[in-house]
Amino acid sequence: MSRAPRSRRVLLPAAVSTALTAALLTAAAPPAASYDVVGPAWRDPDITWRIVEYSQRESLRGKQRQVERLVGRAMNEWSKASRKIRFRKVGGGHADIEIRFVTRADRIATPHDASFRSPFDGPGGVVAYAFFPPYGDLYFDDEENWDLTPPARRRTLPQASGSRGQDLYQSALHELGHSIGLGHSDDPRSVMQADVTGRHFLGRDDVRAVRALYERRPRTR
Ligand SMILES: [Ca+2]
Ligand SMILES: [Ca+2]
Ligand SMILES: [Ca+2]
Ligand SMILES: [Zn+2]
Repeated sequence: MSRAPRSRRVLLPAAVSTALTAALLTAAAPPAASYDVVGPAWRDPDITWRIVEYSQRESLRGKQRQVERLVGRAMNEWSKASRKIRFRKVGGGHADIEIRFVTRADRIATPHDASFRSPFDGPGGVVAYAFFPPYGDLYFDDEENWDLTPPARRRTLPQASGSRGQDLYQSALHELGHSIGLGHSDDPRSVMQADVTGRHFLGRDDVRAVRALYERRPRTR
């Protein structure tokens, strides 16, 4: 799950003394691993996906291919981090990662947890949600104004602009991290931060996380 900027973490109050700030900053220095692997990993590295329920929004009408391309490119980023992960789009039937655009009013089908309620909340706040393996399904809040800007070419943060909507590519990149078993990271360069960041490239912490989950253990089958 990722949240829109309006729910960013609270900053240090200005009154905090410099000494205390320094101590806090030291304590907050990223440790060797900031990532959180929740797992489990997909046992079958051939991970299939498809968009099961497409957006109802007028602004996304006729753009399903474009949305699929963006999601596919986000998947490629994770595949580049580990060759043990491959994503394959299927045209119908079962898919490991089923993608749906839903609103707070829609039911989210969770056969594994009957008590689960929709995490969505209208525009802003929670913008997308994904389940860990072996479910992996990914939901986009269809009340967001999704922006289909393609991934940035350079490793700089895309320009923040109040007029732009929610960055679908960035959101997909983050949620797919959950879909393959990663939790949130405190590393400031990670795409797995809980808050929406605008980062279009995996950080070193993200690559370490995915390798820890998929490459550092004996294959059981
Ligand atoms: Ca599979
Ligand atoms: Ca929302
Ligand atoms: Ca699934
Ligand atoms: Zn998240």
